[in-house]
Amino acid sequence: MLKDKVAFLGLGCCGGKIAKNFVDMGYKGIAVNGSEQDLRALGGMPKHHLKGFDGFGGHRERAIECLASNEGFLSSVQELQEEIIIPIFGAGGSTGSGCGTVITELLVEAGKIVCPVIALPSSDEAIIKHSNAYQAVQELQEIEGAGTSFFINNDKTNNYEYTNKAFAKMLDVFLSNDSYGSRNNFDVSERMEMLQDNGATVLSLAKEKDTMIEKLTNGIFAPLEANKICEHIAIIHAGNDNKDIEPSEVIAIAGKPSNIYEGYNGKSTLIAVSGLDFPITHINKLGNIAKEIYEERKRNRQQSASKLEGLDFLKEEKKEPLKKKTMSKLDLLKKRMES
Ligand SMILES: Nc1nc2c(ncn2[C@@H]2O[C@H](COP(=O)(O)OP(=O)(O)OP(=O)(O)O)[C@@H](O)[C@H]2O)c(=O)[nH]1
Ligand SMILES: [Mg+2]
Repeated sequence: MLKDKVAFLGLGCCGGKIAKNFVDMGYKGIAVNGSEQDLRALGGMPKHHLKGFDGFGGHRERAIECLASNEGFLSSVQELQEEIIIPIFGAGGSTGSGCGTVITELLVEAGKIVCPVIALPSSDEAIIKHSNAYQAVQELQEIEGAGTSFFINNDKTNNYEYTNKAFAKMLDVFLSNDSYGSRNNFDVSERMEMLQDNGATVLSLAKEKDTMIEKLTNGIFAPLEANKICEHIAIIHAGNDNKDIEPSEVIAIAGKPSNIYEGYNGKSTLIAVSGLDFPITHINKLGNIAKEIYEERKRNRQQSASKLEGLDFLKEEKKEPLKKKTMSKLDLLKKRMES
């Protein structure tokens, strides 16, 4: 069973909460956090406490220092037996967002199929959430050989519990549905193929055609890019024929894939589209919000500094957001651990 080949890594507060949904459904999973309070709130599930880091206070760059001083955690990640690892994190936070990209790179190097789940901040969250998310996605894009990513869009609703459950339900059907039909089946190797598609995947699970399409284009995932680039489309039809939806109707939205996989007799219709471009337009929007607020804060500070001439305690913003990195985080971690 594909379910037995998968392990979830819930990083930080958001990651832990989403991973718990999968553990409750019988998947292997662990929550990782420096905050004992966050871990305690998750109740009974496997946990790893990152020692010496009770939250990173918005500074995702602290992940290197944290991982270097929590070697036991790094080795347990490297010793994971499962073939498919799903790291989950809130991109706007710092513990999960900082550790998520480094762990992804590490596991890809170890030969795993790594499929990150990234919860993107909503537009009305604070500037640091947007710049953290932007940097996290920028780092993810540079990881060669990463599997497919799932971008959850928190702009859709601030009801996290709803989003987390909806996501867990859809991914569970994708990974575990074992319905079969005489026409064809969506088999394990086809699912693995899709998990290995670099880029983004969106899922939709519904009974009515309009809802299926609405969930695909305007559901809990970041909006699709307009370029209609995708690699695979899978449909597990609700009945034993294509009455619920035709592949051509999904192609009209997502573009022409290299292959289409179909299965039958699911409880609802599941649609998965993989190998999509990263939702760059949406993430750029978040980056621009951060930039605008940064500029506004800078202007306000300048005005304020002219009124308070001579006083030097007004701190400048520490760093420009959205700068391109030069060295991979994993390289930095390795360098640090050697010294
Ligand atoms: N979809 C979803 N998003 C969440 C949830 N909880 C938090 N988020 C998002 O994740 C971001 C905050 O990340 P956290 O997981 O709280 O941060 P952290 O990894 O614990 O890092 P620290 O900053 O060190 O506490 C927010 O910007 C939200 O957008 C959740 O349960 N579901
Ligand atoms: Mg936290």
